[in-house]
Amino acid sequence: MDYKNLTLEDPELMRIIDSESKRQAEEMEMIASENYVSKSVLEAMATVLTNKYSEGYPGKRYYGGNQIIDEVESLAIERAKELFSAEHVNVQPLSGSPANAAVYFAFIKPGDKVLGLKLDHGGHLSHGHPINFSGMLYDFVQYEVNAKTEKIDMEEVKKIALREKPKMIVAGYSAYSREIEWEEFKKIADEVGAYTFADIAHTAGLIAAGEMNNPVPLFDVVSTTTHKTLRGPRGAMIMCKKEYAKQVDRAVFPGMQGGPHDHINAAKAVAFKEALEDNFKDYAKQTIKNAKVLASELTAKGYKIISGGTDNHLLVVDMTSKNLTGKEAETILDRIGISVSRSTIPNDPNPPMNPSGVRFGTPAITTRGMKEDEIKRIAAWIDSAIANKQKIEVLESIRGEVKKLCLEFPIPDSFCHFD
Ligand code: DSN
Repeated sequence: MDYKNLTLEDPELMRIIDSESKRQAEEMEMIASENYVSKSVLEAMATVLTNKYSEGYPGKRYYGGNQIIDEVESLAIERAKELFSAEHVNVQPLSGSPANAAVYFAFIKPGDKVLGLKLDHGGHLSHGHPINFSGMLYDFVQYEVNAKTEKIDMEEVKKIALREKPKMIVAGYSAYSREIEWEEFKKIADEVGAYTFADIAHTAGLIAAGEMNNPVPLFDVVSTTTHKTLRGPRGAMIMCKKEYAKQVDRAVFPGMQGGPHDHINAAKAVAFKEALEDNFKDYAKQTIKNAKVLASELTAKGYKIISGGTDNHLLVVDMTSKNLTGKEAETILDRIGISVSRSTIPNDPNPPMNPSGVRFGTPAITTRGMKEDEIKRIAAWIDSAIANKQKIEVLESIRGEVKKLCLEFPIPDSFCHFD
């Protein structure tokens, strides 16, 4: 895209966007929830579809002139169904938290009991944190990872479920690096008569590619964002069994939202098409391989990885193993041009704004084409930056190396305005 109109009409904004484009080109993105969309996804977002209002669903709209919008939304739905073997899909949720709100709204009532993983153990805010709508409206009981293994302990989940008899059990997390035992969750939920809800926002791309187990055919309802490992536009969707289609659709509209963002739904359709292609499987496989190599390289350098490793695209590192907080480590890595996000660790003694861990992710650097050799260099730079955190010249020199590698592995097919 040449952005020639924006450049002419709003040079002030164009300059800011250019700076971000340059930053993304020259720096390394290791935030586990971020990725780079293809040019086709970006182009679909920048279309006249943004001009339309289309409350309702294909064939049942509350505004005229929606015959073509129906085609867009139906295409996105059909591709998502194929990708995840889903019986029913609603592609309208605007993002992850609104999607989760719609799921609760569809299945349970305020005050009902729900089981969700605690935030500092890897869960998401919308899985019952007291300062989030979920924790305020519903009676969440929070399970934790096992203190020793730092993995989900299914015996413990079962014990809590039998004791608490929740109406719904939530699995699928934001900062958890292990495969999830979906079948076990389903068995427990069936035993206590609870709905099963999976939030696969982080791993959706890995699941779609067949590299991780898919809860969609098993669970009652599954939500996901579309912009993380799935590499689509910012947004979300809900997948569910046919029998729940009506209540899920009603919860999204008119329950939670007004008009869908049709230009974003078009971009979702493009991303789903891309994820159905064979090379997306290679991408997902390499993303996991890269995360595993990063975990073993950092372990060899004395870093403590939560749960001892990873099965997916992310790892949480306990930075107290290097006498740092997560925020301090995030700031040091920012100085060498590597973006990461601070993260709580299980039973974190520190507060969420300055927690003990850092979460690393490989989805974005894998999109750039980086593989094991590059990951080994990155791990060495991370370690050297941490060890030399006071030495500005060392940090500057590593920053130069990071930039050089990024330019050797440009963001493919990207919107990169800066050349
Ligand atoms: N912000 C997302 C993440 O980083 O995991 C979750 O909402």
